[in-house]
Amino acid sequence: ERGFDHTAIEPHWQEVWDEADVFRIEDDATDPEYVLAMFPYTSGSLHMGHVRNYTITDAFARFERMRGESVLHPMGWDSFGLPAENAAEERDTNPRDWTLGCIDSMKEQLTEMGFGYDWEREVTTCDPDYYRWNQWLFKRFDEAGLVERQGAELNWCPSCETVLADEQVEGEAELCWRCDTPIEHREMDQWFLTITDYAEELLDSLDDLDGWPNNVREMQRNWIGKQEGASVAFEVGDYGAVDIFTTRLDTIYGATYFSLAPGHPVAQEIAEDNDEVADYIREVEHADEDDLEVTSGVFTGEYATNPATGEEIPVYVADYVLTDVGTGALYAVPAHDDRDHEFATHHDIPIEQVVEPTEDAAVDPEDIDVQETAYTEDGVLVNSGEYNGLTSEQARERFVEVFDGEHRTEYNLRDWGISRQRYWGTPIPMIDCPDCGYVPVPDEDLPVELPEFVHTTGNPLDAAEEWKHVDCPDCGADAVRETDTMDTFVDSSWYFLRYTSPALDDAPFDTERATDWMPVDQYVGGIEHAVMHLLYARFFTKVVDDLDLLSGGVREPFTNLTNQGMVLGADGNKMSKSLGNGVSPQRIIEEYGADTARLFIMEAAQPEKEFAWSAEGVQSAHSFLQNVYELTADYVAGDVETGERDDIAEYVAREIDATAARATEEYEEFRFNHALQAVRELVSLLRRYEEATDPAPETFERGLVTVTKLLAPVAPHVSEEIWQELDNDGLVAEADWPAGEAPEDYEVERRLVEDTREDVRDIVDTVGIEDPQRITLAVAPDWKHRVVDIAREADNVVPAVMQNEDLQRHGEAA
Ligand code: ANZ
Ligand code: ZN
Repeated sequence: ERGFDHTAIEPHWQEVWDEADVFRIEDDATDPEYVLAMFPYTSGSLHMGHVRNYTITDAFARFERMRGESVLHPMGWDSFGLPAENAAEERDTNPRDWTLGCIDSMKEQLTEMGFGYDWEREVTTCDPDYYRWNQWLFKRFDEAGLVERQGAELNWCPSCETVLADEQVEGEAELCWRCDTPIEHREMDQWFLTITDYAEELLDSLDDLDGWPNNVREMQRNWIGKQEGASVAFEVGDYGAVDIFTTRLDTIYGATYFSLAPGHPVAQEIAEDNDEVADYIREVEHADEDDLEVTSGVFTGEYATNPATGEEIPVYVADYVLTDVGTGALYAVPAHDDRDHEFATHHDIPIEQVVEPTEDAAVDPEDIDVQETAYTEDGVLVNSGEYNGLTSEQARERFVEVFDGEHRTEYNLRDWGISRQRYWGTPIPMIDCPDCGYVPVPDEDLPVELPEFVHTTGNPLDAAEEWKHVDCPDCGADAVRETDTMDTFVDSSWYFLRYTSPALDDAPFDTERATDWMPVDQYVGGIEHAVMHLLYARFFTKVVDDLDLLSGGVREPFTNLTNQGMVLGADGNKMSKSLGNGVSPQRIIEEYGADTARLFIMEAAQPEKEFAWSAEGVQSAHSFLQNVYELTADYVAGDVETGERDDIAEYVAREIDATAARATEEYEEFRFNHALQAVRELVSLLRRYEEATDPAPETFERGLVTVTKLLAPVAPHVSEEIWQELDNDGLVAEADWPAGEAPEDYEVERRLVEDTREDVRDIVDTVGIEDPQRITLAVAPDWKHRVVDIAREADNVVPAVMQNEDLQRHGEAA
């Protein structure tokens, strides 16, 4: 019994690839195929989701390499963030040592999976050689006017006197993770990148990203949330004109109250003489936003004048009106807005209908009762004075003029708050001087390196006295460093650029090379990054291009995007520790080998689809690989009798080419499971070929070689082993992809087969003979080469045909 031992061959070939620099890409390569997986967070070990993600990119990279492309397939580490700090805390170590340890073991696992990366391009975000460029870029953003300090709400523990990350706030009661004190919400100044400056372009260019899944584009559209509306002024008590923002100016006649956000300047002003309002504002400031009902709000005693009706409507301060959305003020139309309806019902405010369905709408106007529920669709105006009968759309246009308003576009997208009050991140390169205010750290003083980690209740950087106190770079006064670090999403917003020139020490990346190598051709990762990471990466790409760090033309980082589906446990649930249904990649590698794991994962489903782990699936992948190996080993050992059978060889030869052609197409389309199905079919044909007759050696061997090449991207180790068995030169990883052109007449042949099948059926019906092969031969001897096709198409009985001793005799007789 011939077989292969994965524990021996896998490490062997990994070493050979490494020594032969198979996966290295030279700096002078032009326009390589850039294949990228989202880099892993350094948690300590790979899970099945990683394995699937990286198998997909590795297989595709190997495929492209065999097709003669230069391939850039790098790997790195998303290695800053709170989990490292927590782990360091638990294990009494420091975040750096813990993280570096994680990197070591994860790198080993990646290598054991046979993933081929250009490790010379490894990028580690917690390395000062990397994060100094975060700081450098931050400064360039600042110079370009893309950095702002704005107030933002933070979690504050009054007992530890520190800001807490959301993850450090526990339970509904919102207790500090360390001391169990209820936390407070405090408004503090933070660093922001003004991504909103790019809202319009980020939205518009989504239309052109046709290599992206529609759902991701839609999620980004919603996140950016463009709203076209208008602003109109209302006189509020003695406080003067207050602008509102509305997308439904058509409903202005139905406004029955007016509402200010708690943070609106006029609300604050009212609060100065109104204790009830002041109490309310204080209360909502300390409450968690999610806990507040839509109905939360307080009447101010003031009235606003509706410019449409001249009516006085009561002014409320309500938490559902957000301070930093629109103008922070709105007129409310309970008849046509759900939130307003709920609020009005609760506070006993009148509800007045001003829009009803058009005649051709699906709803009958008679069926609408706005006292019960808001009618939120567009329609035709009623109760709107001289404007009754206008459509909502017409009214919106008209009213902007009539009520002296302005067209106004709003976005849901907020500026990106990047300040984190934690240690394990990129120090924000700013110095707070009592005289000059915030002064950037001069470029020549970058990187601002993290000081030694200390265990404290708060932000370790606040406790780093020596590190913290510096002279102001401008005036020399005693000053303090900014102790906030950057959101780790900054790290991942440009790492794909750094891979193009990872060791460069005078710029974040080489302009010319990055411009040539970007964008990433294939980007693969989880759907959980559909919005933030992908949006920030798009933002950074546009900014660095505008800063001339790219030399033009690259406005989007990722041409094609694939979100791999989930790997479920055998029970169909998401693999998780708590469910105990996880399968450790390590165990599978040990038991069956990386090739088996890779093959199983790739055969199980298309990349985007989820699939459940299955022991039988793993077993099947494993025996298939053994099977291919044995077939080769038998052949090489001379156990396969070879002879000459032109007729069948011709058929087999055509199948080989057709399989290569089909597999190539499927690989290109990321339909790896279909490609592998084709390979499996070819292997069974070869097996039958060998069992049924003495195969022609050239054809048989070409079949084996083709199978090996087609399998090599997915099951690279055993493919090298077979390649070597077959006495080929070099490595299959570097071999040429099979030309795989389907014979020119292949499609025609396929159609002929179809027709022939029909003919054969007719004959069978007429003559009453049961054996279609014989009939074909008897009826149409010149179709001899198509016999096998016909049999296969008709009844899938190729082996039967081949074993049929009569076949030859009939053939000769004919
Ligand atoms: C009057 C009105 C009448 C509105 C109506 C809607 C329906 P969407 O819902 O996405 O279209 N709005 C304005 N500023 C706000 C703020 N600071 N906080 C919360 N809500 C605010 O969002 C636009 C609508 O959100 C605006 O149009 C406004 O209510 C509300 F039948 O104005 B509308
Ligand atoms: Zn100063």
